[in-house]
Amino acid sequence: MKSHNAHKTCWNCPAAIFKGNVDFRACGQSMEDIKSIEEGQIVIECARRPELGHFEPSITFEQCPEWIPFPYGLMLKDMRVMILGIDGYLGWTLALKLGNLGFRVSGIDNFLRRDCVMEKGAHTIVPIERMTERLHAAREVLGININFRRIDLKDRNQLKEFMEEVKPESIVHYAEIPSAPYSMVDCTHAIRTQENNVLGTLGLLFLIKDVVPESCLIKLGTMGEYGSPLTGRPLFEGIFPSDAVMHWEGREWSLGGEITPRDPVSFYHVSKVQDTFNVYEACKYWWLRSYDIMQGVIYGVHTDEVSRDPRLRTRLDIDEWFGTVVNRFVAQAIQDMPLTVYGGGEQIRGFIALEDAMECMCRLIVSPPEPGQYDVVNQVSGLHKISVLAETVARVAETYGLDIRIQRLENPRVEADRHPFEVVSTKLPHTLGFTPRVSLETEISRMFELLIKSEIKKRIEEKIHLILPKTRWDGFKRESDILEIYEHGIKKDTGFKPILDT
Ligand code: USQ
Repeated sequence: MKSHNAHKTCWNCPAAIFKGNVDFRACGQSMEDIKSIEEGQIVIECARRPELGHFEPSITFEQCPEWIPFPYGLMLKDMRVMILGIDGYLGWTLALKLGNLGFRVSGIDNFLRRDCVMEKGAHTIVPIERMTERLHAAREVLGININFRRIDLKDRNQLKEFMEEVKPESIVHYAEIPSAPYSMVDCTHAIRTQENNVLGTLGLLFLIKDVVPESCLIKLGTMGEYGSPLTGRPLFEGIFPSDAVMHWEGREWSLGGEITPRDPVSFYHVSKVQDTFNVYEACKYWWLRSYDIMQGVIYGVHTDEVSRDPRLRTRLDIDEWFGTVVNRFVAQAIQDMPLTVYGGGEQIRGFIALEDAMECMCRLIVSPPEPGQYDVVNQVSGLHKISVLAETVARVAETYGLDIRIQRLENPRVEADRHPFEVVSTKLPHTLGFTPRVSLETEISRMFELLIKSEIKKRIEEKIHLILPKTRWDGFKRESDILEIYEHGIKKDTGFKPILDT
């Protein structure tokens, strides 16, 4: 069977140098116009094969000796990937996976995540090593050399120097403060989140334009940018499909190609929406290329690489600010604490296991869009109601001899309690060849296996007082009231059914 990216051409390849050979004043025109107007005239050079001289950009990945088979399609030999935020939950996991697959991995981090978590008095319940030790272990256990620099994303001079040295062919941007509740603590936290995320990303876009315009930016956005429209309007992949139409007062217009409405659910999610527009504009003005990933909530602890050695593990947070729902539920179950379902528990969100999310990233990295193209991918493998997630964690907990209760708390957030939820997710399964491998139950079991270890159990116990939410979207500081506590298995499912359209 052909690889998902076999048909892609020099137009998609970061080694193709267009600049200088293409009249970029034509940027206001659509890609199709440029191709047809310039047909036969656009010639490129290949950064990896200078002996080819100038040629038309029509060689497919399949035909090019620089693109070689790997488990997720074809990869550019020794492809240089720079991970921004390489010390985080996802950054570290991805670095090890890419390194193991033969990519040349570099990365920056300023340890802001460690600082923010410490500031709240919390800690990662899975202990992680300092970066020096992590790098050493990666070399010793996996034979990977990661080129790491301690750099703040907003320090453009230092980052520019590092980019000039590495010349990344793909840039994965995870260097943002990733928490909705943290951004809602108070004014300082909201500003800190937006300043870091929005301005960091904006500065990065200018650097990419100046240093590596051929490189693809893979930017972590979030499904929460869309919100959960009560009309049930499907959540398209960032941009309306070509046959979408708007009717109003007896007239109609095509919406095809326009950015879909965003309805973020916290100041953190707003920062991601602002990023979306900045990235979109940069692609338009400067002919950059980007995937904006509308990421569902990631859960879990396992990939083959992080599980190889305790020194290689990735962080796992469970406090009210940095812990996400499934990870929190498993930790709560282990401490015999009733699982904290907010509100009615009928909220529906998109989810994906850590291992599956990392595979998606590999597939995206080797399948760059064309210059000027801003592309959006909905990265989820399942849609679940929060109450159903709690039931699932409780069911798996039973196999570990744990008898779990569930508590419904007054919802500290402002979010729809009951809503339809239809997510369109066609690019990963159809265009990028991704099939989810990890079921919810499998990953939850893997989490129990790890979190039940006495050393980790003790670390959960130490921070158990940081589980109940005190950060409220209405600005008042108080713990949520408990609305109800029930034995799992007795709740009836009454709300809307989620639809994942693949
Ligand atoms: N929730 C509970 N109980 C809890 C924690 C959360 O019922 O103890 C509920 C929340 O009310 C919410 C849902 O679970 O409805 C998800 O909350 P979350 O904290 O797991 O995730 P969220 O704040 O939405 O944000 C997280 C990550 C963020 C990522 C996002 C994807 O922090 O980085 O972008 O998931 S998404 O939610 O699709 O926007």
